[in-house]
Amino acid sequence: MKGSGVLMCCVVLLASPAFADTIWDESVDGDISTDPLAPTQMTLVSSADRVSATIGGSSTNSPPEDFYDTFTFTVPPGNQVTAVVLADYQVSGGNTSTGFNFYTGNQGEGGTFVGSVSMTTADIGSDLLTLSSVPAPLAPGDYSISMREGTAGQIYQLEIQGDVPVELQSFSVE
Ligand SMILES: [Ca+2]
Repeated sequence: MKGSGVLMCCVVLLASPAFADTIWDESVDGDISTDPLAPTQMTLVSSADRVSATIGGSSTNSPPEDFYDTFTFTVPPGNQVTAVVLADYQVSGGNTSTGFNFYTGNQGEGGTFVGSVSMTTADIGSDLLTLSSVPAPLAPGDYSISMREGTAGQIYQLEIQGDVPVELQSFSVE
């Protein structure tokens, strides 16, 4: 990188078993993809990675409303994901359940549907992989999650749990 003007910096994130990392917060990072064929790419950074989002809207309007929240993530080589826990779920508008759909592979690249569950508030704290009959732990590779909801304003948090280590996070400053 000699003469490139790129300065490499490092940030050390401290690990704690009781601490969950937020890898996507829609209020900060923007709406998760509403297009199942173009899922949002997320990166696992610790043993407890949280996705915090709101969902619900028409599936047929153009542009699409918030009917889908679709994202993909990669389990790194040598690691595994053991559970996708419903950490929080707040319903509104008379709604009682939201669809959780799980795929192996990147759904935008022809991922394969594995299982689904219509989650309710009674499932808070439970593993959605188990409820969806998805075999776990998840081996290294690509996976996708597609949430589906027709009623606006449902709030949920997923926590992707496994043994992905907290590592040095490097980034460049131009
Ligand atoms: Ca959303």
